[in-house]
Amino acid sequence: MKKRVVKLLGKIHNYIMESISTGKKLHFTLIDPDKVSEPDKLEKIANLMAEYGTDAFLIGGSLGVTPEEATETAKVLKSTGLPVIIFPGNINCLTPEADAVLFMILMNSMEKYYLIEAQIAASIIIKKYGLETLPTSYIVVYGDTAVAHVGRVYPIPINKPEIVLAYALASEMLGLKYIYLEAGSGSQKPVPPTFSRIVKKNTDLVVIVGGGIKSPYIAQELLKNGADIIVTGTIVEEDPQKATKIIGAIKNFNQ
Ligand code: 1GP
Repeated sequence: MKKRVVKLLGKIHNYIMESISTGKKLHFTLIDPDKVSEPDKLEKIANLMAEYGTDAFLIGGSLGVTPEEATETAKVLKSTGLPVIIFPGNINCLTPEADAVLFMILMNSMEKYYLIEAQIAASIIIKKYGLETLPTSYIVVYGDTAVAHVGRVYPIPINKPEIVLAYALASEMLGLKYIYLEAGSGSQKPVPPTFSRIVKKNTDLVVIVGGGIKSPYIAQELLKNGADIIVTGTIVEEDPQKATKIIGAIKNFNQ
């Protein structure tokens, strides 16, 4: 195999850190290629989110994403000029058309596949594709979502933020830079703000929060409680105008 340099923490990481380090909060728009597959609809959504100030696009889904769909989606999203980051449900979500990949460990999975095997399966492909890797600790809070089922997740008791802190500290000690606190796509409840707060207070990890964020109020509560980056997916697909209001709330928070 030809030697290629691993792009750990490069251009996209710098783009994120330049904002985060000044206290600015970011919004990422998640697109699941299995759910938004018509190019016209995708282009419309992408342009709308970019116009309202989303800071990057994530591509991913727990089930049913083909590599071709991931590639086509990345091409459309890239035309906005914003960073495109893979948020992989599995290695089928990888595409060379993206800029970076959240290189994740599903910390509270009971399955070794999600702890280390998927990463091994993906590593050479990522290197060949030349994708930048963003080392990320992924914690799925609730047990009743698609990601929890597919990822064989051991849920976190919501009145025990100290358990999340233990995961976060271990992540930092392992050298990971990002933590993604996940309620699960379409979750009825968002991540408890106590979880983001305890992580922010006790670590230097970049705190990404997603799942079930359906209103500006929820987004702002999470931002007040330590979230650096808010991710919305379902609301973008179901009610793009409402999603723009969430972006607006994040932008206002920055002022
Ligand atoms: C899912 O955190 C993301 O992985 C976004 O969740 O679809 O509920 O916005 P929603």
